[in-house]
Amino acid sequence: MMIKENIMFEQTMRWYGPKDPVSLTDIRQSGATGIVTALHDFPNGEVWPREAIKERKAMIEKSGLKWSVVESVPVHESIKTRKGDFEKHISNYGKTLENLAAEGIYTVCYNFMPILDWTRTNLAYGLENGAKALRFEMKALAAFDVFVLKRPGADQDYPATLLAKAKAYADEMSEEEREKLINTIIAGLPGAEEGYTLEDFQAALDTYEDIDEDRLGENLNLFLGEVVPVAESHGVKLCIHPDDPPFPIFGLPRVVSTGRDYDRILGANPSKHNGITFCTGSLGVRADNDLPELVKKYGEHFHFIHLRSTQRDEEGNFYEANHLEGDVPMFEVVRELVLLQQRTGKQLPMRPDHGHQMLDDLGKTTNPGYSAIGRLKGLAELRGLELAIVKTLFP
Ligand code: DNO
Repeated sequence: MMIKENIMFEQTMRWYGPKDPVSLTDIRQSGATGIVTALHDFPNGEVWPREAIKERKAMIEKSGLKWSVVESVPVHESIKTRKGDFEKHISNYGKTLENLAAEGIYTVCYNFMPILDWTRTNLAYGLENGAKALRFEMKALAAFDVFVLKRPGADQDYPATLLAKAKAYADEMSEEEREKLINTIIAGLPGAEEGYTLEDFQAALDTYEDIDEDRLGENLNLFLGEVVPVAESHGVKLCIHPDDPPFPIFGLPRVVSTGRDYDRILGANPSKHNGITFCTGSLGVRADNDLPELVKKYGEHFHFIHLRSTQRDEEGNFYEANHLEGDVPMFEVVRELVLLQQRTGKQLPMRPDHGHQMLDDLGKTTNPGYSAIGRLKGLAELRGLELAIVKTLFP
């Protein structure tokens, strides 16, 4: 195969808008050329006006960068449950896609996780070298679920040994630690836009009482049945982000965690515009997800790539490892992605996902997972890896 010189990742960074402590000028110095962002000020479900999109795009371009991907246009809860005013929200979603396309922004990431976007239990897990990472601990999750939230029937969802550990953990928690755990889990991580109190959260869980995996999968397909044609007619590439973590929590169903899920999603609405955000950190938490195989099988549907690694243990806990370490076979994954881009002739936007809080970041208030230096380190390692693979495969 002849190497197509210019086909390597489009390097991007996530930016949370003008309030992000990491500025566009900072991002420019990382070497990334693309920006991944959203109009975070608009409440979930509202149409993003064309004017507001245009303004944000101009701000990004003024810094010498390009608005490459929208992450995310959030899917309103009513669409996931197909209850209440879901029809209005689906129509709003289509209008936002139309407005984005009219301003020349075509790649749109979203997720279909019930109620909570990504979930962690510790945002400052101390690594041996002094840096801090994000962590998900089963014991803490169960302690919150069974002993703080007191969700009816929650104790049925955990093995007895874990419940005992969770009980001890809950008993030992100070009031301050309890508050911190609540905030970490339900107050809304960056990008989620929505936060809950304990009462609101339980009420939201109740709306899923009659929704199992099949029903949620069906609701996703029905939603796509309506928005994919809109995306098609405006040239928008929708790309769904996997569940994080990729297994059920709080008794909620999960429908975007495995290859089987991709078959269901892609099979129901086959279209180039019904695509995937391939997130190695989310999918990699499951040992049964063979990441290089997923690239081989579903790569043609990828529109956007998130690269990061996680390190799991037998209990289901995981923390975010260095980008080239942990359970994600990053070399093999990137090699498959290099081959994919060569094969399809399609350059994929990629962002280093999350990063450790390290060096000067440690003294700053940053969006968890999105400090400057940790991500910069991730991007630097990933771009080196990609270049070495390209030069080796296509000398
Ligand atoms: C976390 C992110 C997620 C992601 C959404 C996509 O860092 O990867 O919040 O943006 O799930 O809709």
